[in-house]
Amino acid sequence: MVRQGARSSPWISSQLKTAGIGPDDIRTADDLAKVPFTTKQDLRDNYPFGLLACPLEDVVRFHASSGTTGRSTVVYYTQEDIDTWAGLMARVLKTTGLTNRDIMQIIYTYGFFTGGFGFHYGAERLGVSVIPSGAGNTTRQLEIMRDFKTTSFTSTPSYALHLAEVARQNGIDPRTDLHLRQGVFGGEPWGEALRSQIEETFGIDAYDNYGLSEICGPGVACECEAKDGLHFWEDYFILEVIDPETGEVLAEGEKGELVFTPLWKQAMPLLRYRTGDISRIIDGDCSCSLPFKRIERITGRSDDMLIIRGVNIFPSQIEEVISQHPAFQGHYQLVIDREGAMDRLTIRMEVTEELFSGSLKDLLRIQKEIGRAIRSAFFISSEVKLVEEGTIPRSMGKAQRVIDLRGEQL
Ligand code: DLL
Repeated sequence: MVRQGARSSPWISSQLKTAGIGPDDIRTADDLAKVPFTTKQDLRDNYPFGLLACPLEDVVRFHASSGTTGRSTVVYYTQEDIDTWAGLMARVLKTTGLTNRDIMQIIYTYGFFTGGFGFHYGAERLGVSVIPSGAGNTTRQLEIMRDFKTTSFTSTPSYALHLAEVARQNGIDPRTDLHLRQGVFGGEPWGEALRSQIEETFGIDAYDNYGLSEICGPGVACECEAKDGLHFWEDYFILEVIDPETGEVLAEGEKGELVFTPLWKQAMPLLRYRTGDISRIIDGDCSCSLPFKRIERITGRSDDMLIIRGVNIFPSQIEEVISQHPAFQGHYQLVIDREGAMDRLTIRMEVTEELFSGSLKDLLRIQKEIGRAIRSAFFISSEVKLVEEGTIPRSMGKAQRVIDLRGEQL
């Protein structure tokens, strides 16, 4: 694969040249350590076609990331790439227990984002009946679920919560009025508290799945019925876990940044792609029969880490703490700004209508309790603001959990 990449991809051949090695120096997976990493910045710098490794005539699809900062990153697929991806996604869906008797509503955007098409092709490959409803129009989504007797749906976990909320507002009880039995969620980090909330509200099993456009899209790793880590497809890529600071490859089981080398890609082969995502390989076998190793659920991205008053915190760690409180509903936002020279963390958290319009004393007590929990977990003080249901913007895709205003205040 390295040899083919060196021949067909100007990017890979220059990457090897920089390292002073040729394709024949890479003979085992361990030899990969000689190759420099590929990063998101490399994709941006080579926007749009700089990583193309085949004639444009052979490309049948483009996807791209929205590029909130800087240029977007573009990925390309040949027909064979699309077929392989569909196979990997079919594997994901089968692993989460879907069969050709299921009706799956795909509530991801069909567009440059890989979510919609990834699930679509994978589900069709498995023989699942697909409802390509796409993102948005939440009331209509619920009607479709009811009318088509949808048994499964896929969306970002934050959108699933929004769906539950709109169901409630429309007098629909998802447990009794719908026919859902499972759901597959991903595209953004989500913790166990959110999982329980989704499972309880909809009366379903909620499975995590992970992926990224640069590797294929969704289809890289997913949970099985044990929900104890995400199996990743070792026969389709090599996974290394590195220290994000030094780039050093860590021993199996240690926590660090995931680095993937896909083994099949034609239009856009990549060597050692740094995902920025933090996890670790889980030791030992799973209670299911799958032969594939597992990674822990992604706890955050190395570039997501917040440094607040000198303390390193991932947003997911804050979620873990606030989600323990019984008033937690799943919708929250972290705002970080400066008060003078000091960082200030404000946690905006939605509470139910009932609580919000209830006694002020209760609200103050809850704010205090959450503030205390944050202080004892991270040794920093924070301001907790309980807000009314619907205050925090809902997104059809990935939720924006963190608003860091410190850069603007410099
Ligand atoms: O989000 C692909 C995807 C779509 C995966 C739908 C699952 C479901 P990108 O837009 O390129 O691709 O974003 C990839 O999202 O590097 C992670 O930081 C984050 N991410 C994706 N899945 C998970 C997950 C799609 N299950 C980036 N848990 C990745 C935590 C996730 N983070």
